[in-house]
Amino acid sequence: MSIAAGHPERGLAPGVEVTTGPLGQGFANGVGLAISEAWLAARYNRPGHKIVDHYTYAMCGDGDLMEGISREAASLAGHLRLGKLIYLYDQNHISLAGATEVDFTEDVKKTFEGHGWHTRVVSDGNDTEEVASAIHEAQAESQRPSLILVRTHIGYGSPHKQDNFTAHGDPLGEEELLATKKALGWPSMEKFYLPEDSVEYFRHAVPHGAQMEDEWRKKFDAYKQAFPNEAAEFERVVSDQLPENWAVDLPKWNPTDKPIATRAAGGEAMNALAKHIPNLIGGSADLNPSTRTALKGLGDFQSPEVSGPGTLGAVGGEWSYAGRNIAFGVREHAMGAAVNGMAAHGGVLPFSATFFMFSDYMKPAIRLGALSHLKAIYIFTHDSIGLGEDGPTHQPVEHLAGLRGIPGLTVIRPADPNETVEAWAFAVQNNAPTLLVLTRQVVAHLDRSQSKDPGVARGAYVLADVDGGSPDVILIGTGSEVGLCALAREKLKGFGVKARVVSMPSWSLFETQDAAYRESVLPRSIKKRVTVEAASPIGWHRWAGDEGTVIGVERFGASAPGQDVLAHLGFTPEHVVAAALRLLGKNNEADLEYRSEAKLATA
Ligand SMILES: Cc1ncc(C[n+]2csc(CCOP(=O)(O)OP(=O)(O)O)c2C)c(N)n1
Repeated sequence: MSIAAGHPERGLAPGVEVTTGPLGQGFANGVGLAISEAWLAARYNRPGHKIVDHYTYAMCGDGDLMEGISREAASLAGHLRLGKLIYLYDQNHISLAGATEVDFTEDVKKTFEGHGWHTRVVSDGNDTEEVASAIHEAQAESQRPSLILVRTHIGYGSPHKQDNFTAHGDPLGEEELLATKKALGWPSMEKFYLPEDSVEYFRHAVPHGAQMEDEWRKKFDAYKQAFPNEAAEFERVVSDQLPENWAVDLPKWNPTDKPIATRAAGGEAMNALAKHIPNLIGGSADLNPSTRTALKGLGDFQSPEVSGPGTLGAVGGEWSYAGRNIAFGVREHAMGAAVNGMAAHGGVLPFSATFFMFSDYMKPAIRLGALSHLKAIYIFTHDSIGLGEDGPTHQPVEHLAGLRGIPGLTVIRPADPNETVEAWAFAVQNNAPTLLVLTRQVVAHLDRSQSKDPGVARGAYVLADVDGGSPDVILIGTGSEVGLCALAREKLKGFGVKARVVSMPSWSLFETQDAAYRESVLPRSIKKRVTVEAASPIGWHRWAGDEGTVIGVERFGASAPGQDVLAHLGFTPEHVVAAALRLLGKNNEADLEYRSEAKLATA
């Protein structure tokens, strides 16, 4: 196993700032890095004290620019006028399987100009002075991101492989390597030989870097003297610490409170957190009214040169790079990767938001966020068939199963508003990505007065138990289906059946609990279990066990009011009760219960 893998990973070897691999992700990560820089600079710099001030450089190839994600990201960066973003495009006209004449003949310069970028062509990538001059020109451009189109030759110097796609992935081979070295007039035929003047040139970076760091520290000391409060906050955010009072305003609801959707609870939770966590910033893909993820009054992250406060759709507050709401636009792919870039930069705690179905458009970024251990929060609302009228195109089915399979990603589907607050509290403390799955429809506030367990942070807990002895059956639910399990438990009492209800907002968190806790929630001896989740049953058999029943969704949804769709696909207390009764051999009662359900569904 090698830490210097073909596609290097963040955190394994020094100097790797983001993990890419799927082409185009890195391009969009760069936009996130530049967003973080712009935001931190706007929040913390003071006249005469520029403590945040860096360019973001990236290199990209034809493959990156063919991918749609890079165009979303380029369009976003152009709109945001991220002038300190500088990309060098390795334009060698060759990709993995051929020349770009077969599949990529657009005028990249013009398309990027259309995206609002400054461009410059360097006709010979070996002309280092020309490249340097292009970079200086890009640095001087403060209003537009820059794309420097650098003409290069893949396999440069190789007599038989230069400008050929075989140079992309195949090793040159001993013979061709020697021929290349000869053709280039290389000073030695020794393997891994580096010319001394090149080594010397690159080593300059070491003292130069040390000197720059030294200068920055002096700058920061002066800043700290002049602005102690800002400096303290800056030190806290870059070291990824929460302020002591971060949780004081988190809302809490009582079982008798008016039911609300978990998306609404999420909006309240994040606004309460944002009051005290100054670097919680992010936005949605043109869905603020639906995802409820606006940070009210906390400003719009925008260039002051573009439009202004009062623009339709502005969240409100200041309109500048210090704004904490980012309008990602309908660009889910780029949003996911930009949020990862923001997290990789550090200093900010970023979030994204869209409908759960569109996690499909963000999946590669979410996977890379998990692979890179990035502290990002991906919020998804409209989490099941329960969203109703939009119908099957918008109703997630298999998404939970797929996302739960991503190692290192914590997926939380809270059951009610209080669980949603706990999920948010977990997310801001988690040093890895967290994915929140929230309802569009209102859900009741669960009565947790009987529960002695700590809730969401442990992944699953006993919400309501039997009055004495051990349960006949365990009903396990997530999200909006936990309320259903609670209703079923009450009805089962009428059949003399003792049921425990387990709320299981996060499989992965539950899996990391100690064996004794897991046993206390799901005792191995209780094999009659019904799991209820309005999503694909994939994976649930693990929790249901050999003698359990899994109630899930094995088809695309349907368009109707949410409660009707849920009832139509079997998400009624009667259906859960019937499933439990069958497990206990009470088939006649189950049949009766089914009939009452049929009546209900057709009523
Ligand atoms: C999303 C994605 N699709 C496919 C690949 C496989 N792949 C790796 S490199 C490459 C071509 C890249 O071409 P280019 O950027 O021009 O690189 P060059 O050939 O110049 O090195 C492909 C298709 C990938 N890494 N990511």
